[in-house]
Amino acid sequence: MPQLNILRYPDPRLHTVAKPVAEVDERLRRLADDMLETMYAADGVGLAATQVDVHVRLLVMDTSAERDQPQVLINPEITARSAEMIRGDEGCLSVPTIYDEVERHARVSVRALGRDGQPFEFEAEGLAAVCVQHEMDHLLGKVFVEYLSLLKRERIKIKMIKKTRDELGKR
Ligand code: K2U
Ligand code: ZN
Repeated sequence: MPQLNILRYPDPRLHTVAKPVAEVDERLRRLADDMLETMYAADGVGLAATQVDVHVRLLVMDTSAERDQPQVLINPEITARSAEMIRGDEGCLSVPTIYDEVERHARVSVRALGRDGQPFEFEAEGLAAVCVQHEMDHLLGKVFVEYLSLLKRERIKIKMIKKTRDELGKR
């Protein structure tokens, strides 16, 4: 299975709002599998279809310590959010080397279709809760740096443009 190219901030395609999945078919399952391979190869714990320039409501994640519990969420919805919030450092595969503090709901209830097309629900807390919220932001065209100050966001934008230019120069 091929590893997919991950869009790099500030690529405008990262701000596309994903459309609901109409049918869970073989093509979508292949995309989910390729996203999981791409996520594991990049040491990520989550990846949204938006990040691989496919604008459908699909995300994958694996927050297990053993990296052996892949989850596929199709048309995911957050059905409940805790009042309690947590602040923690986040990173993003589309914004490499940048980590900064973001506030998220400590627990969320999630409903989605699985890789088999069947509906399922679960409660997430800790890293899983943060990851789900981070990935679902991606499906709405939102990158975590948008929670930071304008000054920080501009500095990150300049740094990412330079990093991408340097990498292209080395090819
Ligand atoms: O969406 C992505 O770019 C994947 C993120 C998801 C994520 C961000 C913040 C907190 C949890 C998950 C990557 O996994 S960033 C790399 C990473 C790995 C472990 C913990 C935090 C960040
Ligand atoms: Zn991200």
